[in-house]
Amino acid sequence: MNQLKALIFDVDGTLADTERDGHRVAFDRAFADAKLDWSWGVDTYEVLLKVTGGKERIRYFIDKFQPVFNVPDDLDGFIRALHQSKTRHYVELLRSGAIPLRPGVERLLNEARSAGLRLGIATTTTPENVTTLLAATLGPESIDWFDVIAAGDVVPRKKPAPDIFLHALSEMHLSAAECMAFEDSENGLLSSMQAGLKTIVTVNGYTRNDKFDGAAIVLDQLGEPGSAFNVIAGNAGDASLVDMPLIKRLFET
Ligand code: XBP
Ligand code: MG
Repeated sequence: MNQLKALIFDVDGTLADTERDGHRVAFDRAFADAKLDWSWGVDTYEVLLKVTGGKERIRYFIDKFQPVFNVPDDLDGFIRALHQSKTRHYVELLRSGAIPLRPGVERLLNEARSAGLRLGIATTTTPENVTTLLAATLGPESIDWFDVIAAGDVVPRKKPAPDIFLHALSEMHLSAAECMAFEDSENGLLSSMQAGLKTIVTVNGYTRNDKFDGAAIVLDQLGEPGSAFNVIAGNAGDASLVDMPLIKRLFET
């Protein structure tokens, strides 16, 4: 039986509920700055979220929802500039404290560190978004808690491809059999499972209807003392929050 050595976390929707009140708002502010009469409402964004990656999501929106848009000759450059503006707005939102961590995240990170487990991140989002979120919610020193922050365009293919998790594993010099992953979405779970990782899923408002076949367990949150999680799929035994004993039990199952 392999020994559990590390936990690898997704960011958006897992460490924090960033999409509806963070990324979506930042996209809209970038569109306004660019004098584009585009606006991604909460429901529209749920459809667009099926495409991982902000730049990819803008391109998909233009292809599917903007048939009359006068596409610039340098569409890649146009999308890159729009996305850079979006990232500036998103980082500003994070720094304003608008996006807290999800329940149980800070507790679990500290428990894992106390238990001597290593930590990694494997996310589709832009690296600056990760370090800003960590600094704004846990303090700048928390960035060093993670052996690797694998993010964004560091890999050629985005989730559901396994690339970003495989990259994190290789950077940590670990095999998937020595780690547990944490995800929130179907695309994320497909990515971590294709990388060979057992995965704990915590759903959110945008992913509650996703399919999570093969997950070690599916919960509505990690849970806190006095605020138990709800099990959506899988067996938590008598646990009421995700802690080391539950993670080890799921890892060995
Ligand atoms: C979710 C994503 C990201 C964000 C937007 O990432 O698909 O693209 O929605 O971030 P995760 P960017 O893997 O953490 O769930 O605009 O920086 O791409
Ligand atoms: Mg996610």
